[in-house]
Amino acid sequence: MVFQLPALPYWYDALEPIIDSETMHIHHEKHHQAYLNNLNAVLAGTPYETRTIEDLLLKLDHLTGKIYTAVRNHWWWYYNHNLFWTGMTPGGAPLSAEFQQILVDNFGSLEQLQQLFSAAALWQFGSGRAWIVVTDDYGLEIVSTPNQDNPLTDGRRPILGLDVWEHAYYLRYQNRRADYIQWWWSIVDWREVESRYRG
Ligand code: MN3
Repeated sequence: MVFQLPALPYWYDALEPIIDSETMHIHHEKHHQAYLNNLNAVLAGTPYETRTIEDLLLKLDHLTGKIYTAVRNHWWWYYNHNLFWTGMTPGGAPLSAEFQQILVDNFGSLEQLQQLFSAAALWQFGSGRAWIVVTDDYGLEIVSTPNQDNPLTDGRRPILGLDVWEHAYYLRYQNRRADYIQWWWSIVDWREVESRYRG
């Protein structure tokens, strides 16, 4: 195995009742693991097996066929989920005064930020994600991406991402994506988001 499934930084039931334990088990142990297995299976026995993923991504233009598809799709899927898990913490973690000011400077107010982000997550057609991203000039923007895509491919660095694939919420919220998004704000780990921003 080239890449391993990282352990969650909290118990599977720790985000209850916002995200239920069964959803977390299936999402982490089945969905996340499956894409990782697919990536590893394609890389096994090839010269790429011993490369770091950063190296593979830098060489993405030179990869072809199955290797290109595996890295392009499965790696982002894997990477996006790592960001997602570590962007949440039981009960949430509060904003520092400094980072709150940075968010207000960029979005006008915290309410405005949440409205923009929630709308991006809600109106992302089908599967995908909403993000807060850092632009080249250290500004902050809200974007959404379809399927497994990640804003890094457009040069924008994600610091918070919300998974709105149905597997992320369907057991508890069924078709009520808006409710899932609204509740999810209460488990965001703003300390982690700030550290990514400053990263
Ligand atoms: Mn997912």
